[in-house]
Amino acid sequence: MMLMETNKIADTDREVAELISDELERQRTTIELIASENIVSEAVMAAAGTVLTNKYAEGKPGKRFYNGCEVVDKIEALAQERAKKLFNMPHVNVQPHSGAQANMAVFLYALKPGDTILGMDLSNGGHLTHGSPVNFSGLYFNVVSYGVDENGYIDYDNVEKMALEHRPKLIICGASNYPRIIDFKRFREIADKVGAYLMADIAHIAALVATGVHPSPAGYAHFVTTTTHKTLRGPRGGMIMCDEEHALGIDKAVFPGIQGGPLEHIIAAKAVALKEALEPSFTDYAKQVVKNAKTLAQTLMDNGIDIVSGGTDNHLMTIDLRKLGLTGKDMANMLEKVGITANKNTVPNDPQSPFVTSGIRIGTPAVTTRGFKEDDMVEVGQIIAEAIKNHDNEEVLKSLKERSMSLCKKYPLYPNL
Ligand code: DSN
Repeated sequence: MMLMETNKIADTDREVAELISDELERQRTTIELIASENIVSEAVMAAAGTVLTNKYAEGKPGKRFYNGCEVVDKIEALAQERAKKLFNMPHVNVQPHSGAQANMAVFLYALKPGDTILGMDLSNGGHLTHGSPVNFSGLYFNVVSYGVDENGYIDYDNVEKMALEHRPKLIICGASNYPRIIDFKRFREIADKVGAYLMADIAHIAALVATGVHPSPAGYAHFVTTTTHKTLRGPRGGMIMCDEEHALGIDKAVFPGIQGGPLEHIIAAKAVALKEALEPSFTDYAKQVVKNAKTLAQTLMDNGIDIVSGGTDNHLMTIDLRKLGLTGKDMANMLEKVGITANKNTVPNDPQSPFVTSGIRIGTPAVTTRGFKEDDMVEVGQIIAEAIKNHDNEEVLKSLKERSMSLCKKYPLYPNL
């Protein structure tokens, strides 16, 4: 399919077609450990590349500002119904172009500029849109941030203390780099004590929540936001879920509040991914993601590599390089040489800047989709540990790359393309 599509692109634009082929080859020959990436099915990919891209559909199903929306109405309604069922939430807006847009729409609905928000600090595992000073969330709101304790866990008593002291209008839970279970019930109790809204950003753990592998924020959070492309394994995009009480306000915040026409081709791809996520095999996938992450964390620790919080309950973990005097930047670049893609990331209380960092975040959603099981994760963990210890020995790195390539060959990526 892809080759055919690429040929069609090549008829018009050989340069771009060749670059897309190069990217397919890069993905095929790399062990993808970026915790926020995944590998979509051919069906999801195909849905994203359809005639739906031609259609303007400002508004929502049955209430559009353009004519000719009778087909996209049905597609968007299908996506909504599937998301509601999967996450057990009464209302879903599937239009946000990304997780950041989903969060921005909640802010627009729930807050006024200058209101106080309490979110997780970016360098402790939070997200840019949870109050970073360089993001709209930090520029337009008064931000108070919580972090993790010396063991790498959220200190809920401290969150409560901060909430009582600062009386935020919105409390944000959910993270981009937190390896432990999030206690949504406790967060809601804290929010209720100060009359705050609670927003759960489940972008990273969406598949684990959908399949019961991680507790759900449904019934606790006023607003649940997510991306659709991380563990959920859909196209790049976002969604917002809430109770009926907030449905109209959230929909208005998405359009006309912050977005124009929805991307109906991406919404179709979301619908396909949501159908896949409702299959029993997706629960097996989510369970395997966590089993693989636990095996990887244990292998690294057995090989003398520190992991923030001493392990993981979900799909990701952060290697702490402080003890070894190495930086995340250097080690992420070095891992690329051995055929492993990961990203540098701060560790809690990192002495290095966010551009350098003392950590590497790694996760198992993509390799699990590819077919990796626990035995393979032991091999991946050993490759990473040996690579870190021998980072300046080109001969060793070369032989480690061969071991990575054997794993890539064992699990061919998109063999039919
Ligand atoms: N950039 C995403 C991540 O890698 O976690 C968060 O938006």
